[in-house]
Amino acid sequence: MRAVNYRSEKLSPRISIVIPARNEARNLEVILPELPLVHQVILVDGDSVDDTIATALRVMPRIEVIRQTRKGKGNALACGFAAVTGDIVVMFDADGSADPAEIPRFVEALVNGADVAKGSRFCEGGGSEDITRFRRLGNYGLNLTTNVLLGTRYTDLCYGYNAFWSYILPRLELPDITLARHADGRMHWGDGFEIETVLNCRFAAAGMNVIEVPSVERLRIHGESNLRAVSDGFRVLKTILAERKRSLRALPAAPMPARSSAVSSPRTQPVMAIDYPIQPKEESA
Ligand SMILES: Nc1nc2c(ncn2[C@@H]2O[C@H](COP(=O)(O)OP(=O)(O)O)[C@@H](O)[C@H]2O)c(=O)[nH]1
Ligand SMILES: [Mg+2]
Repeated sequence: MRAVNYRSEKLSPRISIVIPARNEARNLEVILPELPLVHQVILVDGDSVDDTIATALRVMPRIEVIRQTRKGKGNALACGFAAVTGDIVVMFDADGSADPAEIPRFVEALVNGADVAKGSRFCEGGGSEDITRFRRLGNYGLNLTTNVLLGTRYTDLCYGYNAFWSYILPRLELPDITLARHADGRMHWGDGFEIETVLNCRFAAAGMNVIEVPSVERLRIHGESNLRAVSDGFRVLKTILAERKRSLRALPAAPMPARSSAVSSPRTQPVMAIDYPIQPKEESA
């Protein structure tokens, strides 16, 4: 394990890395030893049928393993966030696509004043070895829609490599992890791959200072993506529309400080908490 100890920094935030994993044993063997030494590493297992949990514990005995309460990557992240004890949360996929060497870049952006350090494959210095042309096009359209409707200047809406200060978590109002699964197998809204969109829309609506950090997405090492481009793309589109409605319905609250380089446009009249408004009729499983 590489000994990058952030405690030796002048500002020494405690870092919690949250890793959602569904059948990622073979990838965890590669990525866990690459992680820097940080305050906390949380693995959120999604009913894996391989030996994801045993492998994680073998490779990194101090890892905290939790099981998610429902299904979907969004629910896994929400469960992981609930277990965070650090100052900074790093969202880190288990498939080998996130480069641990980039973590200091995210931390630096936060320490320098951002509330959120949002990874981007499509800003200068970013890239992807993993994305297909179809997914790139879809991502572009969804990103543009968000920028138009929410007044953001994001370059990458759906990327899973991001970091933020844990103090913002209550303001995100993610779906309650204690709610029971729907009896008919539908996912709760926010539990699926729309989670990155939910987060990015809420960062902006709450007037948070979001800085994009260039990131190069590497190839998934083993296995296949769990994402279904078309149905998950529609889920993201519905999310953007619902989040816009949510931000318009919200009442003013204290603004968070803006910075000129921020890619969200902090509202002069930011947002007060409201109930999660969306109850879609049909959802992809
Ligand atoms: N716990 C959990 N993790 C998941 C779930 N779906 C996806 N993941 C994890 O989320 C990360 C990103 O998922 P991936 O399938 O690679 O999607 P892609 O990166 O969008 O192609 C990987 O670490 C997956 O193992 C899930 O339902 N539960
Ligand atoms: Mg992936």
